[in-house]
Amino acid sequence: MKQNCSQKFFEEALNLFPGGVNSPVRAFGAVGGTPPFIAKAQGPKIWDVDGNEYIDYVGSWGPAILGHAHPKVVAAVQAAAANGFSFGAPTELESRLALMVREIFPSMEKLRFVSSGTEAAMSAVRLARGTTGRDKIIKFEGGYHGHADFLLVKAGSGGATFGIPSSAGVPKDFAKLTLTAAYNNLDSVKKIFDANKNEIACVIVEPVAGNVGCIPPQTGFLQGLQNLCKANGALLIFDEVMTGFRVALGGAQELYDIKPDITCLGKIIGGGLPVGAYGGRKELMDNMAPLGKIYQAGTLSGNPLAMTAGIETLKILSQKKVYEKLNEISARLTSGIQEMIKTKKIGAKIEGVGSMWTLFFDRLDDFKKFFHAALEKGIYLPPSQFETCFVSLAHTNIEVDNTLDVFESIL
Ligand code: KE4
Repeated sequence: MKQNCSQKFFEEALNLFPGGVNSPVRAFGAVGGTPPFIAKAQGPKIWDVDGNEYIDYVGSWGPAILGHAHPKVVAAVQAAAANGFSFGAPTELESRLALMVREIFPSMEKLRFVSSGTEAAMSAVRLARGTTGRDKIIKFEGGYHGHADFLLVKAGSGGATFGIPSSAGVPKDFAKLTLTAAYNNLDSVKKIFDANKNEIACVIVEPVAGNVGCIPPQTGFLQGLQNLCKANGALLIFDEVMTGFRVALGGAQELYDIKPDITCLGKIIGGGLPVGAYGGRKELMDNMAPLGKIYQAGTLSGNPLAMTAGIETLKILSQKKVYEKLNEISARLTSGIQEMIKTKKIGAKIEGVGSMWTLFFDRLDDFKKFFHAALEKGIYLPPSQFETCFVSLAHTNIEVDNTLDVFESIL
């Protein structure tokens, strides 16, 4: 695989950005080698600056559920751009998108748009703390909710990838208010509640863990969390930044029929442009400024371009049979991989929910070899064992069969 241009650009980037990237997981730190610099993307494919073509299973880490550069979304954003990019004033577009989100996530009676999943999760926790008057929170080891100080405690994603789950630069006093439990282990949560009576503001959870690789919730886990929160006067926050509009149109709360107190959204909601959101019952959200005393703000929150991309994306996702089709093509891939692991007796297992999945190798080194062998043959996977792969609506049987052929040849 030619990489002259990517190497040249990477050398330049290394002098400009720490690790040559604007987000650590892109640096190939866990797998080594030069990250391909992407020139363009279309549907299920991406091309790097050396002209190498890949079938993409990163999908911008989730947002590209329609496939890249969907013509309807591109046209709508182009038209919106001609009217200006951002006004810092209310627009009707924000209400259009909010009405769609509320229709899809009825638990979000009121919401607020922000520009990233980090902002959504950070604001949701502040809302929980401000509403309950309590300071302590519970998160899960390996849970990743963006890079707000108090959430970078035993975090997944890049935290797990680079072995810095608890980041430097986070004051001990912040971190000590973040208590961590074990995912899928209700006992570990109950123990923390019992040891911190009436002091826990919220539990924040990825309802399907996606930042330690993909790990589904065990039966009863989410319901058990909700029961523990109710019994202890704490709020349940579903961080659906990854699962929202992914595992079902209405996310994990639709799939598992659990209504959290607060929901965080990101990624798909903006169709690839920067949008996050958090929301919940009206009486909860009305505690946010300017109505209430809990402050949160953002220059580019609800900007018209991002709103337009979100509206067009959700319009397409709301069509009939979209998730049936997405889950069907995903199942064709994941069951094909499952079959391969079994017949070839590979030291690996695949976990997934619908179109999000991870192939876990018994040995990290085997993952690294697999990653590069796949990349070499035009399959673009997340460069970390602790991340999740995503299938899009643009992936067809052709891409799935090509992918399975490549995996057959390298596993
Ligand atoms: P952003 O601030 O990156 O938009 O969202 C943070 C976030 C919050 N909650 C969940 C469940 C998330 O998965 C994320 C971000 N996910 C990572 C990938 N696992 C983003 C990729 C990156 O950090 O570059």
